[in-house]
This record gives sequence, structure tokens and C-alpha cells, in this order.
Amino acid sequence: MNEKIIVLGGDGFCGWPTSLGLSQAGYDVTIIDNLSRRKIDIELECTSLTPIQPINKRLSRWKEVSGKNIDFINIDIAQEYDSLLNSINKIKPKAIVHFAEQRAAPYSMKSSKHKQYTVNNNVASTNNILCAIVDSGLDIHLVHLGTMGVYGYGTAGLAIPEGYLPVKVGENETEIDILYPANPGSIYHMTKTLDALTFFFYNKNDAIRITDLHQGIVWGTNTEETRQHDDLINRFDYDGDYGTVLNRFLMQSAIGHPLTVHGTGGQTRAFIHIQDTVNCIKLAIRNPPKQGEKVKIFNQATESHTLKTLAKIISDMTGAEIRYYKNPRKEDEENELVFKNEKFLSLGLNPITLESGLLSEVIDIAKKYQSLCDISKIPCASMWGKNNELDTVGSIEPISKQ
Ligand code: NAD
Ligand code: USQ
Repeated sequence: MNEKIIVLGGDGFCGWPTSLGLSQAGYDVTIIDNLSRRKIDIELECTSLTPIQPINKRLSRWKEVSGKNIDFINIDIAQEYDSLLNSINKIKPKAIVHFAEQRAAPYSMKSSKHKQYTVNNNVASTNNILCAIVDSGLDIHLVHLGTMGVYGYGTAGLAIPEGYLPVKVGENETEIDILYPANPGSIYHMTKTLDALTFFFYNKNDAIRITDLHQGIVWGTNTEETRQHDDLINRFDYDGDYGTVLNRFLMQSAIGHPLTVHGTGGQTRAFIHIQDTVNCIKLAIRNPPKQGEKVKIFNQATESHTLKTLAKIISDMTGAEIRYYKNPRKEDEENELVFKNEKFLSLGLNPITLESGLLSEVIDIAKKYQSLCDISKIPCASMWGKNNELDTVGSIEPISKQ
């Protein structure tokens, strides 16, 4: 019998291609999702640039294309604890992959309601899953999608380790490993740092086997499986709340919009292609922590770049104009970022980098569906504080706070 996996949040940008990738790899996959991301599209009056199909159409097309079945259960895991527990007891999965959180930093900063929703949804979801694993009495490996943003985006002065920082304490300078100090840059990122403490506790108290993947910004749309049929296409967020920077720049270049660099463009961030997200999760599932081992933390990112470098690469490829906008966020206008990622490399990850030619695939997809783009949704209109102001005009010169 195939090993069973539950994918929480399996209808989302990372969860959908991962569910297909795991199904293709021979796992018996069940998606649990409350479709809240589709409801947020309605709230924001914006859709994915790519025409994503309803979940049941996605699944029936996958069955037709691959011959493989994926089950779907609609549960709000932050609010419907009994249904979550019943599903876990019935399915008895080997692993649960947890994508089911509100993941956009700008959306989490939009208003007090959005702050409350993000905290309530994300913190309760993670706690409920862990509670349910304990209640089930089953030995289930939890694989969580965390973020590189838990480390903060100031210049760290060291290569950021994979989760734990060795420090020397006391007169004898005894060396201990502590969780790397949390430094969230948004309410969303704060929920991820709270997740990390929650994992620490359940691992210590209940010996739950947990892998926390500190993922960088995901780019790309298609994977080996989503390419197999138009109805399997992945979502592509381009709006000011959910669109992430590299995919936004690629899409902007495709439709003739200036590339929207915030501030000076000196911010350095970590990146990973969506196919590598899928590959990393397969590797994490195949390499669970041992019984009693502390939470396993991987940095799930393959390269880092400043935003101005990314803009220059895309502008050189496409001739797109680069413009600088007043930064809606409170963040360092420049930072260095060096991180370790040896753990996935040692497990055999062969990273897909910007040089791999896939940048043009994303531009082609954006061109193909450009008629579905609402240009009015491009500006980042969620502000981090009262002193941040909406800038829809931009400048040809970098904008420094000084
Ligand atoms: P997404 O919003 O596209 O997908 C999240 C999915 O979870 C959605 O389908 C949503 O409906 C579901 N969901 C949310 N709350 C739920 C709840 N209470 N009950 C059931 N389902 C719920 O986000 P994504 O881009 O796929 O990100 C997935 C995970 O990966 C997130 O936890 C995010 O923090 C992490 N991550 C994403 C990126 C990125 O660039 N997209 C980078 C690093 C980490
Ligand atoms: N930015 C621009 N122009 C834009 C959009 C963003 O300059 O048009 C800048 C932002 O100011 C920021 C950087 O690009 O400095 C990254 O912003 P982003 O929206 O691409 O990414 P972020 O908010 O960090 O969040 C995304 C995902 C989140 C994940 C995180 C990984 O939405 O779920 O956790 O990437 S990480 O950044 O490593 O923390």
C-alpha cells in the first residue's frame, strides 16, 4: 500500500504543485484546504494571473492525466479541530505537510482586522495540527513551511545557520545551540516565529517529529506536473499584496509596466524556484528526524540577490524600465544576506537558479495571460505605518530614507 500524506493548504501556490509532485512520486495524497485563499481573491477583487480551475476540476483532470487519485477535504484547520482530528485518525498519514497559513506580509499589515486574522489563523492552525497529532497517538512527521524571514533582514554578520545558533554561556563557556534569535519584519513573519516556539514545545513535551523549512521567496509557476495540462496550471499572484517580488518583476516586464523597486533596491533576499520547493519537500519527507530528535530546521533557499540586481537582470533581458517607489514597508534599505543551505544540498538537491532559463518561461506565461491582469492592482497599497505613503508614480532614481 502507498504511504499516505496529508497536504494542508494543498490548493495554494506551493501546496498544489507539491500535492501533484507527491502524488506522481507514488504517495497517496489527501489535500485539506478551506479555500480561504480563493476567498481572499474575492475580497481583494483580484484573481491569479493564470486561470486556475476549481479544486474538483483540478483533481479530476489530474486523475485523467496521471491515473492517480488525490482526495480533497474542506476543513478550516484553525477552527474545525474535530474534523481535522477525525481526518487524521481515518487517514493515518506517515507525514503531514503544513502550508495552510495566511502567507502575505502586506496583507497581514493592511488593517487591524487583517493583523488579527493572520495571527488567529496561523497560530491556531499550527497549534491545532500539533494537538491533533498528539491526540491521534500516531507517529506522524510534520513538515512545516516556514520562512527565511524569521531570521530578520538586517546584516547578520555571519552566514545564517540552519535554525540553531551555537553560543557559549557561563564561566566555563559551555557551548549550547539556541534557536536563532527571531526578528520578524511583519505580522505574517511574526506568526512564523511563533510557530517555531510552538514546534519547540511540542517536540520537547510530546516528542513529535517535526521538520521546519525556512523557505525563501518562491518564484516561477509551473512544475513537471502542472505543465501536463492547462487545467493543472498553478496560481500566479501579481498584485501588491500577494505578488512576490521576482514574479512581479517578470510579469511587469511582460506587460510593459515599470519594474516596481521599493526604496533603494539594496534589500537582499533569498530565492527558490517552485520546482525546488516540491523537490525539497520530497527530500524532507524521505529524511524525517529520528524519534526523540530536536526539531530539524533546513534553510530552503538556493540563491540570494539584491532587488536592484534582479531588476537589472530582467531589464537587460526585456528592456523593461526600472522605477523606484517610496517603500511601503519598514525594512532596512540595504542588507547583506549570506545563509547556509548545506543540508538540502547534502541530501541531493540540485538547485534551479536564475541562470536556468526559466525566467523567460515565467515571462511567456505572463504574456499569455496578460488580458487577465488588472493594472490597478499592481501598486503595493498596504502600509507598514502611518509615515509610509502610497507612491504610484515612482522615480528613476533610488529612494533613500536619509
Ligand atoms: P497560498 O496562500 O497560495 O496557500 C495557502 C493555502 O492554505 C491556501 O490554499 C489556503 O486556502 C490554505 N489555508 C490557509 N489557512 C487555512 C486554514 N485555516 N485551513 C485550511 N486551509 C487554509 O500560500 P503559498 O504561497 O502556497 O504558501 C504556502 C506556505 O509556504 C505558507 O505557509 C508560506 O508561509 C510558506 N512560504 C511561501 C513562500 C512564497 O513565496 N509563496 C515563501 C516562503 C514560505
Ligand atoms: N518588493 C519590491 N517591489 C515589489 C514587491 C516587493 O521592491 O514590487 C520588495 C519588498 O519591499 C521586500 C522584498 O521585495 O523588500 C520581498 O518582498 P516579497 O513580497 O517578494 O516577499 P515577502 O514579503 O518577504 O514574502 C514572501 C512570501 C512569504 C515568505 C517570504 C520568504 O509572501 O510567504 O515567507 O517571501 S522570505 O522573504 O524569505 O521571508
